[in-house]
Amino acid sequence: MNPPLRVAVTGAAGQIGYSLLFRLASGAMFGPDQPVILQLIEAPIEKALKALEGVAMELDDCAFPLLKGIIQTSDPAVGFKDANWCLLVGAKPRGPGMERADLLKDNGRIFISQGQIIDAVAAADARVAVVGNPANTNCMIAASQAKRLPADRFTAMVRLDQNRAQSQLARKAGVDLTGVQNIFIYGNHSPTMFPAFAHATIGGKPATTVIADTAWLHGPFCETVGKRGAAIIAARGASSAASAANALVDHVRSLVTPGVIHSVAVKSNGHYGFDANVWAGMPVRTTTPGSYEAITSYAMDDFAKSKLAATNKELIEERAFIADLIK
Ligand code: NAX
Repeated sequence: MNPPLRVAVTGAAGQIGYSLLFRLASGAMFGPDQPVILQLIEAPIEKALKALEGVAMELDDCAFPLLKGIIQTSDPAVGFKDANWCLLVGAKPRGPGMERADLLKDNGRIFISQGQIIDAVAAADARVAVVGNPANTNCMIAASQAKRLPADRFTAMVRLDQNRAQSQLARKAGVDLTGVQNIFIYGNHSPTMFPAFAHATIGGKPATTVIADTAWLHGPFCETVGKRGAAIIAARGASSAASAANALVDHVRSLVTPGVIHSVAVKSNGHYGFDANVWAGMPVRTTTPGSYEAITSYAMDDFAKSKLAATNKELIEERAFIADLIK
């Protein structure tokens, strides 16, 4: 058995947390030979901390052989201490009448503080995965505070969007899901993100050959994937939770599995025309566990270029809203 990995999770008593922690402790994220210690961080709110106690009790009651310890805390300096992975799920939700700029600023303050503390106390090999929205910009903010950890340790999740796109293509083509490959998400985790269908394959053939309905690919496909979160809220009365937790399991599992190519929001470095200092979804290839290289060779047609420009514009606007915070 390997020594246990320390995995810090913020928002651990939230709805994504409730779907995530049991899979994490069962080995779905790091594999059946990798023990974990869960370092669960909640907001300093009595109700949230009480709920966290209940979650920890249920984790105990599962008797997971790989779960070697549970820390419950509202102090990020305790929760992130020596963490190998920091899963930043907790964020302030958008309240009624709240402007997007206010949401960005409120969350910006949380992610500035978390970025500083992670940089100060997490393990030397720490990796950070951001789920809390606006995920790309929160990730950029946390990374901006790091002096010790390099920027490529900070990733944001667009895997839920990739999974959604894969599922929609399979359904339209009438094939098994596993027949759909190479569908990657570019840009922001928001309705502006772009699922690049032109590079996808279905049963080994170009998706655009198998699905000849170009109008569907340009219109309803992109819209369905982009607005799926809102459709789920409308249907369920609550935002995606189990599928988001599942996507985070996939995100990290793919990042620790060399050779896998998958969509991750990473520091753009100017690839695909994204501004150099935004975190944008794009395909990456995992090189060694926890490390990756961006795949920058996909050609983009005019339709794709216009989509990339729109999502890049939104990322730049989000950064402008919080620019005064990260000076
Ligand atoms: P919940 O509101 O159920 O849970 C959030 C939890 O975070 C709460 O328990 C809250 O007390 C806690 N929290 C708030 N501030 C905190 C802080 N500073 N430190 C530690 N804990 C803190 O939300 P949930 O449905 O679990 O969603 C969590 C986040 O994921 C939201 O920001 C949501 O928008 C985002 N999502 C991101 C997705 C993605 O693909 N990137 C998809 C799903 C989801 O919408």
